[in-house]
Amino acid sequence: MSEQKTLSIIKPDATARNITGSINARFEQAGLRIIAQKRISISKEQAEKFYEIHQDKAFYDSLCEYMSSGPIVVQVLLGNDAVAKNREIMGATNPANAAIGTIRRDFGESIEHNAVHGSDSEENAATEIAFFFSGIELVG
Ligand code: IDP
Ligand code: MG
Repeated sequence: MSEQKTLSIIKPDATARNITGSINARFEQAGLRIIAQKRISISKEQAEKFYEIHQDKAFYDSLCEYMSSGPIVVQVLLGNDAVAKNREIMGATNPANAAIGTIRRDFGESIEHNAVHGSDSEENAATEIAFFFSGIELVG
């Protein structure tokens, strides 16, 4: 096991329902440390840039509209195998298919409004962290 960083986003459906603290508790209970965090809102153009790997998907336009529709909390999580650990506690993309006890099962509303984003590889985590944070903002 190696210490890793991963990029997490608490999505607009979750900030709207005032459950950011409940979600953060899941990260901390799993041994992940929140070493950077900020509540921001992004434009549709910024969402399109962040999700550009999905630009050919049918859901891309709706996803980018949604991610720019309200506040998000972007955060960097640090811990052993943080990328995989976060994906595990997030659960499957569709909350209806997510394992019992996962964040998306407990807090997600739909396949699009699924409460959280988490990087899917260490390489993508580095790119995604750099998208939102400068090095001086990461305080481990
Ligand atoms: P992930 O967030 O579990 O990694 P991705 O396939 O990378 O899932 O999709 C990015 C985001 O796009 C999802 O978290 C979800 O918000 C949205 N999304 C994925 N698939 C669909 C879909 O079939 N319909 C609507 N939105 C979707
Ligand atoms: Mg993904």
